[in-house]
Amino acid sequence: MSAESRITRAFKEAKVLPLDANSKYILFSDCHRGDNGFADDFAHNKKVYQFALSQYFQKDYTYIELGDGDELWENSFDKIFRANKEVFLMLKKFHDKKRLHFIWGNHDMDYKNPKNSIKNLSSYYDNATGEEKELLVDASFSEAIKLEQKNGNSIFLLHGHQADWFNYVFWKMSRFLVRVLWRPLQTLGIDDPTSPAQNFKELIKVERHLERWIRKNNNQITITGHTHRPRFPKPKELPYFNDGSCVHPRCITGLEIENEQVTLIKWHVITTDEGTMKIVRTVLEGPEAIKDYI
Ligand SMILES: [Mn+2]
Repeated sequence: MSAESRITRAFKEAKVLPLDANSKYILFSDCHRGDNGFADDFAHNKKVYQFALSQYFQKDYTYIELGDGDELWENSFDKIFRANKEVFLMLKKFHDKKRLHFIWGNHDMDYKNPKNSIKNLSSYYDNATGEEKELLVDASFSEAIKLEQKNGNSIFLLHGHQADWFNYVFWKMSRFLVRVLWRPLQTLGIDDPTSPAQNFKELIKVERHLERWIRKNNNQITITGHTHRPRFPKPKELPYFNDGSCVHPRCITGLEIENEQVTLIKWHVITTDEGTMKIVRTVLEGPEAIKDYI
């Protein structure tokens, strides 16, 4: 199956969520939540991410995670949960209000099979009370989502590894290489060569596939993650957006959809004149009206 047909199939089978003047969505991806060890690129952004989510929760946003949330190639889920318990309890708040939707990527492709998401996410063991407690019961996972307006226009969301044949077809092989070869090397600063985020030629190839699909499909507005490179086109340019990642060295990036507008933002730490540190939100691009991309 070609990249094009994989993306088309994901588009046709996408779960549909409403998009109107009242919709508020925050999109993050590529958290690669890990075990707090040397190879865990998310650990240094965890507090920033958790704070950002708490702000969106208070403001009634729905959180959509565009894949590679849990770093299941490198870690057992038990270790991920132990290192990120507060983050999962934050996700549970969204889930309990039915405002949480996951899309699976290549690093959490195990969640394509509901057996795995149920096993990992439906409950956790609470050390304090010695009881099994509910976590994300019936967590919603899909390959793609369409945010659809009443008139039928939509924003298409997917992880983006559908355009990356090696990581889609041979994801188990990639996982094996990462587990056995690159995880030990990563602690020495050597990056995983199967990741488009570390390989500029691959990154360009993945983006080209997606661009071609968008052009062939009537300039369908599309948002992915996977490459870790944020993209925010100008109105009338090819409407291909990327929310970036939550493992940038000094920030997390994401896309907000509110008031029928889209905005690229980052959350990061600044130092004030008094010497205190503060987590802040900075607008990188936009807001731009969604209708200007249709
Ligand atoms: Mn990915």
